[in-house]
Amino acid sequence: MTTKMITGAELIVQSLIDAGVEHIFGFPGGKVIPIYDVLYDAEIKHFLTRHEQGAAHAADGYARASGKVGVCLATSGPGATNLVTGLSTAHMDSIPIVAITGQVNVPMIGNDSFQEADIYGITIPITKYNYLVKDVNLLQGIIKEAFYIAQTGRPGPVLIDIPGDIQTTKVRLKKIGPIKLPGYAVQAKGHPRQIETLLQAIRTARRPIIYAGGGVVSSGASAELKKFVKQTRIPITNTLMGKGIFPERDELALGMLGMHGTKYANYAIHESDLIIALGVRFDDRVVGNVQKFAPLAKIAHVDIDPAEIGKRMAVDIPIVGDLKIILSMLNQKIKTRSRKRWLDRIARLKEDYPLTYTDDGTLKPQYIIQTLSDMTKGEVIITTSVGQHQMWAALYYQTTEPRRFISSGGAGTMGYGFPASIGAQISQPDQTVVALCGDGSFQMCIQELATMRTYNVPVKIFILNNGYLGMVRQWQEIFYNRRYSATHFEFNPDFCQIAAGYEVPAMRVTEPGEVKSALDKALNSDGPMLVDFRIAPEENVLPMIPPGGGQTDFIGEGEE
Ligand SMILES: Cc1ncc(C[n+]2csc(CCOP(=O)(O)OP(=O)(O)O)c2C)c(N)n1
Repeated sequence: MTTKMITGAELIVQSLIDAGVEHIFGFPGGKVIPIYDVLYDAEIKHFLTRHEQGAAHAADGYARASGKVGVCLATSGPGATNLVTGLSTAHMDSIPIVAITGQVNVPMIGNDSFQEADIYGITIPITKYNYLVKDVNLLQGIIKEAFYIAQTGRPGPVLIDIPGDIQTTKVRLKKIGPIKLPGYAVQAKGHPRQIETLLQAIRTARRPIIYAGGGVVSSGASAELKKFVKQTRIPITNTLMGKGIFPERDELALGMLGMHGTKYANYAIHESDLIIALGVRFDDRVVGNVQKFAPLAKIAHVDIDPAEIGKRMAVDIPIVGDLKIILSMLNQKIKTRSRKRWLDRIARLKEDYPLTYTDDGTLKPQYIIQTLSDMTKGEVIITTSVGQHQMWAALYYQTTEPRRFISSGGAGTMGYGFPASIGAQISQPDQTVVALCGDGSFQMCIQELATMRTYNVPVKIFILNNGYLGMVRQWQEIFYNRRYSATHFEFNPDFCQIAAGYEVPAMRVTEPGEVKSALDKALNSDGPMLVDFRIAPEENVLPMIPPGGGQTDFIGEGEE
């Protein structure tokens, strides 16, 4: 503890160090110069992105890959508003981020001052919590509290807006005790009677199924989940956010469910008599139609956030609590079962409705991802942006561990994947990181090639280039009679030349026969690499359930 007076900016950086922060992603401007001045020789490493959106997504990718809080920093006004998409992305997927923004000086707030934006007001609905600091004496406590809120209970982004004059005012560092927040109680253990009810339901169920998602990743409960599945022999389907919580090659794994999920996962849900929903939201891309969902099943829902229980789906066995604790309790009490009949039925569903695509000699995205999955044994970190490539990755890349499939689920943010891959790679320097991008999504944060090059971040960028905003084109094909309004790129840049401009090595692949050697070369290169895969332009993501459809209302039968 020091009694020395320091500036607000020094206090900010010291508080970040005290919170264990090693890396920050940001972009400077007038109202954060005092913070940048302290960062100039601080032990925290700052990564200068080329856009604040890139900084927010990089902090998010950093958080998802590591389980730590990601930190981003931007100036007031446009700098702060450029964080909005990234904050909303993190908020929808419950990702812990602390975002620090500069603000105009306290007396100038509300004067439409130069570069003033009410980022506090703007971000209320897209953060877990946010602050506008008007008293430097509160700053240290607020920063500590922000990290606490971001990572406890259901995680989420927290924004701290700090006026310039607060950063330059002198203050004394204090000793801050444990955080106590009345009204913010995290219910971790789960109600014992409800847990007993669930155990009873599991004992009597004949066709139970686990539907598990991002909550399992957040609570670090993957090991407990694996044990639970092995012990109970209950088949498991995962959401996009839940990829990797259970090895997807396992015979009990059904892959992803929902709109673009596997047919066998969706049929299994439909036939089930007990759904054990773990850390999921019953969101509309999973449950298109709540009335038609699992008509024969009792539903148990375990989640740390009481607001999620019964939000979209009425449930029979609600349990509020931390999945790691609750699964450990279940594991202690549960008995091993063989479940032959139900597992035979699951095997049959897998046989009857396999995940397939037509191999017509053209360069198919499914083939590229399947080959990547086989070559890497599902072990590298994959980030995606949003669109068809994201869904093909979800279906064909068989992830083995949590925190290795990083994708914008709830917000569906194009442009997310590439900057997120940079954050993921910085947090996991010993891992291979692949950014799977659509040609549309890549162009939304293409400027981060400079960040990648500056810090020599060895991400492998694989562009699945179809020359279209593919997912929207697919909807236009199916629901709008092929009227491709504003989804065809009449011009696309030569991505290899763009990469060359940023001094990133690049290759183009046009034939299926070139895929293995290109992947091999990229995965084994020490530095960054970009591969422009020119895929079949009008390939569709199948299976598909139309919006609002029940779990078995597939379209495109016979096309696969
Ligand atoms: C920021 C943003 N704008 C618009 C959309 C709507 N949208 C969803 S998927 C998609 C097409 C994505 O195209 P691309 O990145 O090329 O991927 P593809 O679907 O072709 O694999 C669009 C425009 C979005 N998700 N995010």
